[in-house]
Amino acid sequence: MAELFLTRPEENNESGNTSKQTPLLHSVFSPQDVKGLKIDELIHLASEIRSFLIDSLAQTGGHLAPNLGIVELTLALHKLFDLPKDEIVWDVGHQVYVHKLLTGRRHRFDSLRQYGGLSGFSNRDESIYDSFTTGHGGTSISSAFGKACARDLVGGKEHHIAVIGDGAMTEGMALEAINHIGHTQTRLIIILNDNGMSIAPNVGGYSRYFDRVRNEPMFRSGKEYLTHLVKGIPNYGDRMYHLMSKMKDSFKYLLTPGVIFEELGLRYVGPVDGHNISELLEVLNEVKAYNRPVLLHVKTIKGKGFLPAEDTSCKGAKWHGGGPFDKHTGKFIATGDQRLTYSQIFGNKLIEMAQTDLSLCAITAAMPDGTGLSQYANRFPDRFFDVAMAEQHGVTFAAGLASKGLKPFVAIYSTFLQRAYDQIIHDVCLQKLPVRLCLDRGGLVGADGPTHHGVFDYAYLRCLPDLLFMSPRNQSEFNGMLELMQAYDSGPSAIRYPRGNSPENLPDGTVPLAIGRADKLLAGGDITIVAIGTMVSQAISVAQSLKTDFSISASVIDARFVKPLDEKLILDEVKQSQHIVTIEEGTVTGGFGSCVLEALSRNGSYPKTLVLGIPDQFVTHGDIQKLYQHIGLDVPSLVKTISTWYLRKDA
Ligand SMILES: Cc1ncc(C[n+]2csc(CCOP(=O)(O)OP(=O)(O)O)c2C)c(N)n1
Repeated sequence: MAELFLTRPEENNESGNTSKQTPLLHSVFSPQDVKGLKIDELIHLASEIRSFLIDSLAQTGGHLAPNLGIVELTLALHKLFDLPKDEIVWDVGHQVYVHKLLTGRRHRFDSLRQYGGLSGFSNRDESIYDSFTTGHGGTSISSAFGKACARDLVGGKEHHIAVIGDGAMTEGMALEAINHIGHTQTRLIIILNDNGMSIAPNVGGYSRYFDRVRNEPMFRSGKEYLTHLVKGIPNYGDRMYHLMSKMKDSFKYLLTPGVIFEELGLRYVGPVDGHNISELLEVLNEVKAYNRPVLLHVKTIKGKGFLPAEDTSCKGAKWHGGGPFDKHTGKFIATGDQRLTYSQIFGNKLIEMAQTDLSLCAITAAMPDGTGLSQYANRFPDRFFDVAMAEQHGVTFAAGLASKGLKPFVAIYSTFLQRAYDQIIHDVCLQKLPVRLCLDRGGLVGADGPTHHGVFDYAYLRCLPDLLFMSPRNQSEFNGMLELMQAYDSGPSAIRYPRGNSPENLPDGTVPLAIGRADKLLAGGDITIVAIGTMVSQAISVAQSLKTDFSISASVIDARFVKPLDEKLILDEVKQSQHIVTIEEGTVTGGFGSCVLEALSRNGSYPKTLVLGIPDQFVTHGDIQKLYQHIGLDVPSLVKTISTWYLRKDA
């Protein structure tokens, strides 16, 4: 069955991760082992690597398509450059699996993205061959450029290379870096890995331009064609060619497909076939010799070698990164959980509201699927904006829409919204513009780890004046809050919700949803537990255990709003209990708990306090339940911490 999906039959074997099936790959332990390989061996190794990746990721899940697309380019880089002396920065860093395989990490692949296992991204803590820790898009050019400048200052000779996809190239930071490099003319190699895809098909002017360069033969071979044509003119050909070459500025437009980059001061080379190792080696050798910044444009096929992943329609987007799959059928292994995810609930609710509210619009930064907006995009294409990987622009663009009376819902993962912080402050909050910020993936995200956990948002948003900020405990509260945001036109609002599904075991609320009203879900006199978002469900279980195991009676309040906080309810509760615990799936430093402490202090209330949440550290990757245990946010750990604290003699 697998041959259905594998483009080359020899890539289809059952267990590509044994030394029998992938002997060449099993003989590679460091980049040195790649250097000695001949072209035909490299081609064979590429095939073994694809086989290995498909087998291995079918078990663990991970970023399959980006890695299948970059096999030959990674091999060519390892063959020609001297790692780790020469340094590669991989943008986003989700396409480093091949690089990991070639740098002594093959034997750990069964632990990929699992707790205690290999990181799914480039990570300086993991290997000396990972020159920069990445996870967010658009950082490679700036960091590689900084390294190259440092090299020049100390008189070093090594090469610095940034590998960036056409998706990440739309990040403002990448464009800012290119602008700066053109000015300094520092020796640096930028490799544009252009597969026409971001996670979904890439959008925007850049993308259209790359597309033209990639696909129009006249444009691509314009230089060769014109040279041939002009030089072929009898008697005058050579002289005319010389003259035209001198008329650089106007002629360049005809000769150079990468004229944008040339105009910005970079040497443009390409486009080259990113799956042809000989061609890659030849052109990389040329590029290596330049003493100035150069951009090498490489065309690749995302998902190359596994047909479902090669599908460039939106359907193919799921192969960008996903869970375990059946390599024979090309189907993902179902989790068995039929509940809707928060992202799906969000997308459905937006469709429902947009049907009657013609001013409602939705914005994503290159993640229509991830944020649950794909169906909305089909239903309301005129009121849907994919701004590409450009979070900063997305937020200020939304501010513009809001200033004209529209109701923009900006759906961006919590971690990526960090990029747009200044825009949130100046362009949204300062002007009290009713932009609706929808922070998906709030809290721990699991396998993607520290670069992707959305744990700073309570802290980074709660300090902003005039922002209405809330977080739901479950699906019905989420829907209610979205309606509330739709109706709230007097200023900016933000909602933070987690990855995954809504819990089903929560008691119904007693207080109707209204701005600044918390909801008391359990009564109890010894301790007041104030929780928010995902931690409300945890708090209910904790209160039940405290009662049965320790005879401690705790009330549980779902705060709902970080801002405005329901100070009255909290103050009333602690008057009796004199013990208050806050629980959040966010950083305790400056987060929701701090906001409760400030309210108590402001009101002259000094009960015994305990603030629980993400400790002041970056949390590793892995299964979320394991991560909860790791940081003490699982129910047994919470019960232990709270009971010990409460029963302490001085309590
Ligand atoms: C700042 C930021 N925004 C969004 C993302 C989510 N994201 C990860 S990879 C990706 C698409 C990258 O496309 P491209 O650079 O072309 O690489 P490809 O996967 O196609 O090789 C996106 C949107 C991110 N990692 N960082």
